[in-house]
Amino acid sequence: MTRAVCPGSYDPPTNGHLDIIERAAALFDEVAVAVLVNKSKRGLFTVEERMGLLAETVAHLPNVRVDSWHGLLVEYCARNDVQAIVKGLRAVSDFDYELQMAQMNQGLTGVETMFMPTKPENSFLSSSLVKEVATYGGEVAHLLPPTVHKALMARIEANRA
Ligand code: COD
Repeated sequence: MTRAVCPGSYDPPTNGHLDIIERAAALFDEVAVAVLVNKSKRGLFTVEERMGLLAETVAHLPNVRVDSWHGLLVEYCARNDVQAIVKGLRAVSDFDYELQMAQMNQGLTGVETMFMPTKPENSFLSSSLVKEVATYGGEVAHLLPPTVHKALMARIEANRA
């Protein structure tokens, strides 16, 4: 049984995340999508809300499950018998940081990281940019799974009130 994890903040999940998860699901027997909890970072969505959005987003993928984790990613991998961390790469700016993390994680427990090139249409796409554009009234529906778009617009509206 081959197991991979797609870790992230997912605040909120985007089409870029979904593409990487779908491609990982085609390569591994099981894929865990893990929302990593960062206590020092207050998200727009709670960890539970992000998990709910992810669960709806990956409902069509039978070998994918949604999880959360507080602590080191390598610890999550060890506890869940995960052999590979799958990350998407958008640009050279991603590569510097992702390479450091991959090397650190490999050195800590031997767990490997696999990088998948993003699709060109998602290469500019990040959760933070989507939130910023949507907050100032820009159109982001084409960048997000429909349920995520609905939740994002509702949250922005609620925060305005
Ligand atoms: N196209 C393709 N891939 C994308 C796109 C896109 N448009 N957007 C995001 N991705 C991929 C990237 O691979 C990214 O790594 C992943 O999705 C998640 O993205 P985000 O932005 O939701 O999450 P990050 O980058 O904030 O997640 C960082 C982690 C939480 C994975 C990292 O900080 C971590 O592992 N933390 C746990 C603590 C730990 O172990 N620290 C030591 C690390 S050495």
